[in-house]
Amino acid sequence: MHSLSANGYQTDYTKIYFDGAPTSLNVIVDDVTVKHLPQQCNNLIENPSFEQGSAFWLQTDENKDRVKLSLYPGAGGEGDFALRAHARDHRWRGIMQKLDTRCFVPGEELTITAKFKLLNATDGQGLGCDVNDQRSTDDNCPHVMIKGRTCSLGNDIYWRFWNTNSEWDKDSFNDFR
Ligand SMILES: [Ca+2]
Repeated sequence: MHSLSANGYQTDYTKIYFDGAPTSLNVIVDDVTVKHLPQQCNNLIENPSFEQGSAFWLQTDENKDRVKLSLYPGAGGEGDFALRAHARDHRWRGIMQKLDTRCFVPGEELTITAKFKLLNATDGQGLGCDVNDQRSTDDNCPHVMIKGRTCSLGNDIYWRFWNTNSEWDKDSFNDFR
């Protein structure tokens, strides 16, 4: 997903390129589409329940060897899907989506909801976490991060929201709250 900046839509013309491969290769391109995504400010997240597979979702690291994503049975039961982050080489590796910054209004509040489940990376069994631990340890529950690059005041922001669940069911999805 790409959003035009203020000077991006007042150009004389615009091109799209398909390049970048080494000269030892021929490049064949077919079935190109460019979709216009309308602003969806009632629901900032696209494909929130993974009906479209992993569309719009990315690894939190550009190196795809550091975390892999795959579909997993979802919280809604039969036919529903969730997204699993696995083969993670660091605790920060996870799942992310770029938000449509055209929807941000100064002073407005956002409510973040999500459901989490933890699995042992080795045997796939459900695992719990310490709901009272709001530091990065071997026991903390998963949390949510908002990251803003080159904000108007010049600084990047990193806001970490810890889960304040009062208990964690290791065999179910748990609401982020
Ligand atoms: Ca789902």
